[in-house]
Amino acid sequence: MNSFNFSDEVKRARKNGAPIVALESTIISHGLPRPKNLEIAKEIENTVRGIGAVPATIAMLNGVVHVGLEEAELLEIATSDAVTKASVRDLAILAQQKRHAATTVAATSHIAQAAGISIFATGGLGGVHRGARDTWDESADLYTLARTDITVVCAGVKSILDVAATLERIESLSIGLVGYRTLKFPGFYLRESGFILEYQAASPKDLAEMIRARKKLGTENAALLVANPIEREVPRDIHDRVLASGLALATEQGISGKYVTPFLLDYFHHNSDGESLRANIEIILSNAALAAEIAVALLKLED
Ligand code: PSU
Ligand code: MN
Repeated sequence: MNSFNFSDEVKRARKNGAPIVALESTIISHGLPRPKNLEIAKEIENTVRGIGAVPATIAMLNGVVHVGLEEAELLEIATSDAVTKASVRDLAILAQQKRHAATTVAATSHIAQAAGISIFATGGLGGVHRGARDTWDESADLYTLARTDITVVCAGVKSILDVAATLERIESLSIGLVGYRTLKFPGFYLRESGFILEYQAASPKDLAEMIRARKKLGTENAALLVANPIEREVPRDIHDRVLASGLALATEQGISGKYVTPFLLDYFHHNSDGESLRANIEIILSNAALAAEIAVALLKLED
């Protein structure tokens, strides 16, 4: 039905029924600075492999959706200036134009579901931006997660967003939300965003059981978010200072639409004395590991 290109490793995993973890590519192309991004992309994949699952990094190359990237393809996504940021609505247009694109949480979730992959690890989600009452800037991530059967491991959302509004929208859209060993909603760079969660899970097995229960209850049509807090957070003073100046600069420069998030991520990387990069790496590796553990646990339940 879908004309996806599967990497050799993912092809084998599909044939053997091995656990697979989807990974997004926008974090590689637009979320992390070069040249470190390529090294980290490989480390993320190796973390998944180390736990006994198979990584499927998702991206578009020359208009073709790839589920799992060969080494040269990963290199292209990490280094080419021709890589655009694609959400769900962009995919068909970019396919016709035979473009390279990195997929957001929305586009990655959509493709993963179509490829039969049920677990996805990312860093931070998109959400409702500050000032959204005037700008209407709410990430398409939320709308897509509202209608996609996928479990997404993330570190909460960044405080570049309106966290309270994002949590309200997650609720309205019936997207499941559970903390991993915490009842405090994480704030990406920060262990706690200041908002409380209703539920937590104690283990990958508990999460796998929740995923199975979703199927039994017919509530799998919207995503389940697993919020996994950072271990060593960015010092609050650095965080608050960079956040305030970054938001001010984005407003001053009139940055809007899909460019807002990459602009702010880049600003953080250049102005936090390396703290933002360190935190980002820790987060994505930890989320990849947890996603792989959930994928393995899910397969064990089915035995
Ligand atoms: N937030 C982060 N890091 C990221 C992104 C968001 O903390 O890398 C990326 C993800 O790919 C996410 C996308 O899906 O940005 C959301 O973009 P927008 O806000 O334009 O919907
Ligand atoms: Mn937006």
